[in-house]
Amino acid sequence: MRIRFVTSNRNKFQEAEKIGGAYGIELEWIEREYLEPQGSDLEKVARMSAEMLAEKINPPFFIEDSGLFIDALNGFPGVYSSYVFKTIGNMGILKLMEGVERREASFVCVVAYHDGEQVKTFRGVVKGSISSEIRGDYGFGYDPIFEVNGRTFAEMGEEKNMHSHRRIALERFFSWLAKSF
Ligand code: ITT
Repeated sequence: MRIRFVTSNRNKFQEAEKIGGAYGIELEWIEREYLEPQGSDLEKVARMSAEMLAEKINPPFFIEDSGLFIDALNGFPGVYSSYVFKTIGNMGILKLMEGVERREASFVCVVAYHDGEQVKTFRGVVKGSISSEIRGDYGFGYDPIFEVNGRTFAEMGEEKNMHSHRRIALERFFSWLAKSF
C-alpha cells in the first residue's frame, strides 16, 4: 500500500519511510510547506492543518506535527518548536536552561491522516531530558540536545528511529491503516 506524506522536512520523511517499510507501507513524499494555524494544542494544530491542506491536495494523505515540550519552561517551545528552532535554535534553548536543574522534557508527534471525509490523529510521546551541551552528529532539529537514557537522539543515529515520538505515532497510524484496508 502506498500513502502520501506532506512535509517540507526531508529528515522527517526519511525516518517515516523506514518505519513504513516495516509495515509494508510505501510512502510518497509530497514536498510542501504549508501554513500552520496557531493554537496551544499540537493535536488541534495538526488536525486543522490537514483540513486546510485538503483544499489544495486531494486526500488521502497525512501530515505530522512535532514539538519539544520542556517541563521547567511550562511546555515551551511546544507548538512553537519550529519558529523557536529557526530563531534561537539549540544554543538558545541551552541558554534558557542554564542553571536549571529540572531538565525533563517530552518530544511529541501527532500524525493527522485525512481520508477525504475526516481527519484521524495518532499521538506518540517520548520522555527524556535536555542535555547540558550539544552532542552528536546524526539526526536534525533538536536531536543534539534531547537525551534519552544518557544519550542524545543525535548520538543514537538509526537507533533513534526505534523509540522516537515519531516511531510511536507512526506505528499507531500504520497498524490502524493495515487493519482498515
Ligand atoms: P513540516 O513541513 O512537516 O511541518 P517542520 O520541520 O516544520 O516540517 P514540525 O513543525 O513538526 O516540522 O517541527 C517542529 C520543530 O521541531 C522543527 O524545528 C523540527 O526541526 C523539530 N523536530 C521535529 N521532529 C524532530 C525530531 O525527531 N528530532 C529533532 N527535532 C525535531
